[in-house]
Amino acid sequence: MNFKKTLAASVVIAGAFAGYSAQAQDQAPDISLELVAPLSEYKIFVAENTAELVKDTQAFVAAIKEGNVEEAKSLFAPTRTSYEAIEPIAELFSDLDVSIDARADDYEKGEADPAFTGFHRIEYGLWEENSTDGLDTYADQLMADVKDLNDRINNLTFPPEVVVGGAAALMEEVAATKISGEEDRYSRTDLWDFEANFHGSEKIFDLLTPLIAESDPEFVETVSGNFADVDETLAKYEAPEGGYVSYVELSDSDRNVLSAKVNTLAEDLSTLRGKLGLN
Ligand SMILES: [Cu+2]
Repeated sequence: MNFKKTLAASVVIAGAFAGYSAQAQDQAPDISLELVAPLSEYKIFVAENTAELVKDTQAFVAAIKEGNVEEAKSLFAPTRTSYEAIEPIAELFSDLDVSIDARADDYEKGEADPAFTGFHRIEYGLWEENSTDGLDTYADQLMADVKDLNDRINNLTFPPEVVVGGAAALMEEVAATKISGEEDRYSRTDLWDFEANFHGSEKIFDLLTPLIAESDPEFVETVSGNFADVDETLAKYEAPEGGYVSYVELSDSDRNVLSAKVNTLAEDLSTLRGKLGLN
């Protein structure tokens, strides 16, 4: 570990503490104090992911600018995973979430709408038009947005109820809408996103586990088991070359099985806020 890295980590921790103390007044003192360490650690997880996102987006954008459609296609899904991993807290940067990750249906004119930007606009060009023509401006915008996101993390406050609630809400979103394949509809790389969403929510659960392990060991065991169950289901769709098979390869019954498991997780996690006294 070099000095710069150590310094960065302590700044991150200081930031998390600052955010926490503003929150602390209306919470039971014991649980608030116990939340400081896991939230600081979560903030480091987020910072690592946004740094990775910047790095991966640079390569993705470079491929687009070179007009290398195949290379850009191959980088699309892996570049997105670090963004999808922090999606539980996307409401803390909702303006960037719109420009980075919105879908065509969020716009009046769909794909043709000039306001439609970000990963999915680029995905549309690469897969539906099989071309990088006209994607340069979207690529530049995406690069600027992910850098902006990365720059904001240090000063971002992480309210515990948002972090905990976000993990549950994301699982609900996967079960309710993402399972239909709406997110990566042109590339069919949905399973990469799912994996990153689960992994990002599980990170939050794991960091908070020590706070409830004593009072509710059964709950911890059940939820850990349900995460493992989802992991196992997803593992069936791993591709030999890395990543996941196309989402079209899943049958309706495969999707139903996955959806039911994710729903169970969402229900589990929806009780976590209450268990931590954050309601
Ligand atoms: Cu997303």
